[in-house]
Amino acid sequence: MNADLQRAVQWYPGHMVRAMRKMAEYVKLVDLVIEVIDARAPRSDANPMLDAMIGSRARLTILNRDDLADPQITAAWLDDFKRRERMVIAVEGRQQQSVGRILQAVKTVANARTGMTRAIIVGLPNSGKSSIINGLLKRAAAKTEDRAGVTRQLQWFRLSPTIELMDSPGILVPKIETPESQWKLAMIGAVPRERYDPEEVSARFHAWLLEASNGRTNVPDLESFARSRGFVRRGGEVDYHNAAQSYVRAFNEGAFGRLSLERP
Ligand SMILES: Nc1nc2c(ncn2[C@@H]2O[C@H](COP(=O)(O)OP(=O)(O)OP(=O)(O)O)[C@@H](O)[C@H]2O)c(=O)[nH]1
Ligand SMILES: [Mg+2]
Repeated sequence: MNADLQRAVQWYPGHMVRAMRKMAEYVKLVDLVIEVIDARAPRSDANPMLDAMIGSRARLTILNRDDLADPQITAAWLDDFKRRERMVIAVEGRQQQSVGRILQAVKTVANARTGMTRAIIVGLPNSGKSSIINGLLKRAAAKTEDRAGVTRQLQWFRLSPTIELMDSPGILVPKIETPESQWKLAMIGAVPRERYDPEEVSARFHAWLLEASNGRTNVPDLESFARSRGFVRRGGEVDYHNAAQSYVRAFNEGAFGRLSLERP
């Protein structure tokens, strides 16, 4: 899979290159940068290039998909961010009420001269940026979908007379640092589906889970998942490829329970 994911990264789509450049420009113009990260992998899903771009600008981190992450581990991440004096909130991006909690934090960051808050929402592909915009606007204004690379352009949304939010396309970092991060990003949906081998990703995930839980996990491996879900061809041969796609989907639908892949 390394080769596949390496290719994923060399395949660095034009819209992401343009978006990265534009994002760097817009980050300079706004009062607040809101970074949306998947709560299940806050290390791998963060953009390391953001620190340099943001400089001293106000920054709010959103740990999204709280519903899928292990609550104890998310609590530990929240403490960790706060210890580093970072504004942070964990939310469930599809729930208006949950997303509404972001508003208070946004309101605390107003431009002293204009009284306005202009914020840009950034993050890796599929982290839930557009869902969060919709939750704040209370309507489906931004397009969302269960795959990486849905939003293609930067777009402003007016939330109130004093608050404007900019949605941005998810951007993969040009080079995913470690093999660990590679399978994790694929598993949480940040890497476009056609860019990784789901069999290898699910195998690595399960091997990691066995080790992390000292062998005490109820999450099936690909083989037993495939058999229990009927991914078996005539003659009894297991259809690993389709089973693996379904396995990754099951993980993201919460079928394996609330599971975090990284601890602080
Ligand atoms: N389970 C769960 N799903 C979520 C949550 N937030 C968003 N989603 C789903 O995740 C998928 C991606 O959401 P988007 O809002 O399109 O993500 P995005 O960051 O805008 O993606 P790009 O524009 O491709 O970068 C959608 O299917 C959402 O319904 C959440 O908190 N929990
Ligand atoms: Mg989007």
